[in-house]
Amino acid sequence: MSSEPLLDRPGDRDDPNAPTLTPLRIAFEPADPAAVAVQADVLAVIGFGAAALPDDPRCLRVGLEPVGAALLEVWRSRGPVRTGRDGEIRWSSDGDYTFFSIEVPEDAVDAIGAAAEHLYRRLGEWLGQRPLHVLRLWNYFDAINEGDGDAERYRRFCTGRVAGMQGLFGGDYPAATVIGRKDGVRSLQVYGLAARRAGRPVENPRQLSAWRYPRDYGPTAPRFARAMRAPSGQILISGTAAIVGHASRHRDDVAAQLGETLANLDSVCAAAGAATPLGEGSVLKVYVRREADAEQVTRGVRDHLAGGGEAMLLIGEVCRRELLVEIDGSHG
Ligand code: 3EB
Repeated sequence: MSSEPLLDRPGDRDDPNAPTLTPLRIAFEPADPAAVAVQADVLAVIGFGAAALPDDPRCLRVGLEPVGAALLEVWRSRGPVRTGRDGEIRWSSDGDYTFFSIEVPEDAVDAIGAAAEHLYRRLGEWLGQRPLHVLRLWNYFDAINEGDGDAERYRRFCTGRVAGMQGLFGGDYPAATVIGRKDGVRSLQVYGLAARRAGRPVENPRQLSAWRYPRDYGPTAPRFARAMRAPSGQILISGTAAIVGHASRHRDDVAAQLGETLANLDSVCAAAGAATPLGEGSVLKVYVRREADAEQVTRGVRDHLAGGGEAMLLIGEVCRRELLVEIDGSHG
C-alpha cells in the first residue's frame, strides 16, 4: 500500500513558536473493536489476550492475558487518521502522531536475538525515510526469562536490539517497555508511538540510566529513557519496576516491590515536571508475574491513584526473574 512520506501539517514545520501538539487521548474502553476502529479520530486499538480485532493497521492484538474485564486500549488523536502497510510495518497517522507495529517470527537458532536485530533494522530503515520522532516503544515476546545467565532470552533480545538499532536514535532513546508473554507464540511484537515533533527524554534520579547498567545484567545494556515528555507535555512512562540504582529490591515481597515501583513512578514524573501527582490523568498498565498477586496489586495501585486515573492489569513476566510487578503508562 502507500509508502509516501507522512506529510507535516503545512505552515508550522520547524517553527519554534508553533503551538505544541494536542495530547494523545489514551483510555481503556469496554468497546466493540470493529465499531471503534472505524471512528475517524482513532489512531490505535490494542486488544489483549483473546481479543478478536479487525484486520486493520490501527488494530493490534497482544497475547498478554488481562485480569478481570477485557478492555481495549484506545488512542485518539486529532484525526482524520490514514492507514497503510509498508512490508512488515503497519501504521496509522493523523500527521501529528503515528502508531506503528511490526511482528517478526522467531525461526532461527538464536531466535529471539536474530528476530530483534531484524526487527529493529527494518524499523530503522522505515523511520529513516520519514520525518518522525519516536516517543515510545513496547516490546512483547514469549518466555522472556528462559535460559540462564547471558543465554537468557531477555539478554539475547537486548543484544539483537542494539545490533539492529545501529545509530537509530543517536543517544536520545525513546521510552520503552519490554515484557514477556506466556502464550507460547514465538514471535517478537513491537509497536510504538511517533510524532512529527521530538519529545524530551527524562531519566529517574532514583535509578541508574539503563544504558549504564553494569555487566552483571548482561553483555548489552538496554537502551531506553525512563520517560518521554511528549511534545504535548504529556509524560509517557517506561516500564518501571522495583529497581533502585541498578539493583532489584524486595525479593519475594510483592507489596514492597509495588511500593518501590510507585515511588519510582512518582520520582520520574516529578523529574519530567509533572504538574500534578499520579491520579487524575494517569493511565497505567500493570504487569504482574503471578495472577495470585493481582488483587493485592490492584488495590495498592488504586490507593496510589487516589480515586483518579485508570489502571489495567495484565499477566506478564518482567525481564529480571526476581521482579514480580512492572508498571508503565502515561500521565497528563
Ligand atoms: C528496568 O528498569 C526494568 O529493555 O527496554 C523496563 C523498560 C525494563 C524497558 C528495555 C527494560 C526495558 O531495567 C526492565
